[in-house]
Amino acid sequence: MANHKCVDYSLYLVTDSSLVPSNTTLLDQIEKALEGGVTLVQLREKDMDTGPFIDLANKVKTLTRRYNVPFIINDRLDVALAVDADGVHIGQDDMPMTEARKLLGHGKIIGVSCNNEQEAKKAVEEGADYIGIGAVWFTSTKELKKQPLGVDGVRRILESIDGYKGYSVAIGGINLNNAEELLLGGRPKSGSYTLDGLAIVSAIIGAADPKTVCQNFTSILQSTNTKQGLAVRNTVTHILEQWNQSIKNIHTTTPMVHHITNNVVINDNANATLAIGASPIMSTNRVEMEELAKVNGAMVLNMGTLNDIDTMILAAQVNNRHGNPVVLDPVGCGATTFRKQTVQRFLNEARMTIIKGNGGEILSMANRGGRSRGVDSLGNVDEKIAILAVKELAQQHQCIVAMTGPIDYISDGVRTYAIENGDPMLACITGSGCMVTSVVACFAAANRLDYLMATIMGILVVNIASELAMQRKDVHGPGTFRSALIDELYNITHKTPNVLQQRAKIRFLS
Ligand code: 3NM
Repeated sequence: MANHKCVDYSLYLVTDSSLVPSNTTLLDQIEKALEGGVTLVQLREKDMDTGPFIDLANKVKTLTRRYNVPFIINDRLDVALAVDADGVHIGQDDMPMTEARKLLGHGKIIGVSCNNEQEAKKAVEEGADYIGIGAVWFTSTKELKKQPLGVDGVRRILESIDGYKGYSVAIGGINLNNAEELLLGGRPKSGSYTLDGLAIVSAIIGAADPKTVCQNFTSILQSTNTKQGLAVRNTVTHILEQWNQSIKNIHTTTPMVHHITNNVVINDNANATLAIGASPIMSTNRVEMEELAKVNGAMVLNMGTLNDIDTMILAAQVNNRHGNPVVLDPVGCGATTFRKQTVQRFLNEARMTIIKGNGGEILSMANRGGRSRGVDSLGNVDEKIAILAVKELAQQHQCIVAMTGPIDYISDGVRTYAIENGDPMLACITGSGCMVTSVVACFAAANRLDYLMATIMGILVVNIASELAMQRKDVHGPGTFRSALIDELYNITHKTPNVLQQRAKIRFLS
């Protein structure tokens, strides 16, 4: 059974340094491709010695982390393990899939090359996260042992594994002229199975302008609804199936979550982080930002107290550089001109992985109204507007956006969910929203392959903890609720995890 990590396979770059134009470098080409919208990178070097391969892999990993894109190594498990890559891609003559899984574990991505129905079925049954179907067309990038499959061959293979929950990409000879034909023609006539992405070498890595090429591929993927196809397959069940693993990932890594947060909530943020099994640090001194970023799991940038904006930006930048998720809580960002300008600076000068705010804050950032008084959001938000706001902001900043309130809305720009858990008492204590941000950052730190899922988990955990806290006999009002909330965060994540799946009220919106 595949491990359903919600990875975006839609524009999958496979590298080959021998195809890089002479006036540039492999790293530059990869970076431009990432700027253009590549969603996954596989480092494929067939003739490189181990030392230089590891060296290069570390550099590519740093680059991909900056763009929050998963990073996979072709064939070489030793290199994947050495650099702690997000997974491996193996061919039919490489290490067997089951052995690779034993070595890498279930938290990592394993993809398998398949050329026919038998190979596809075997890979699927053995638990591949995705299969690479190829070669679709003739390619000069790799010597082919068999005739290309053509679009019909790809469709036959997809039909043979209909019902399988993993992902599939096609590879071989794909370029801007034939991508649409493949994406539309490769769809099975019956069943729900569709191609999840295009794996491409020469058309991107050998391009004079990889960024524009990738933007054009992205337009084709969007116009053929391939990205939407991915969204439909990421059902609520898929998300919830990841709960146990996502919490286990926190407990096995105990990630450090560095907060620069506001004076009012600092203690609650630290306690919430500890309660779910991560490790808080609340430093605000710029001298240690770089050193902390080296060991951080994630960073929380909470705008509540804006004393030293330059240090906040520096902290976000160094965490970007080290590939750590940065979670922005734009507290009160619509309330004053100063806050509006500051949030703009954060967005211009650093890269946010997740933005989590209340209705007033997110609507104000999305230029869709947004009323706030001080740091509190005012009024209910129309669902249509909420969806548009989170989706547009996520697309604009290429990150996850969550708007919390009586109903929470979360989007990665393609997939959007609503959560309807949480007790109204949350609004009677200060900093409950900031606590959500801390918990989201803990999940993001330990679940870097799927920040959308991590955000949903973080929000669900706090909401459901609030419901459980309000059921307790020892809770009489906001004061006792606040302590009980910390207790219940601990209980859900350490003692009674099943309660989350039982109580979760999530809707997949689009
Ligand atoms: N694997 P391009 S074809 C790496 O059939 C690779 O499994 C293939 O390169 C397979 O995008 C291929 O330049 C090369 O045609 C694809």
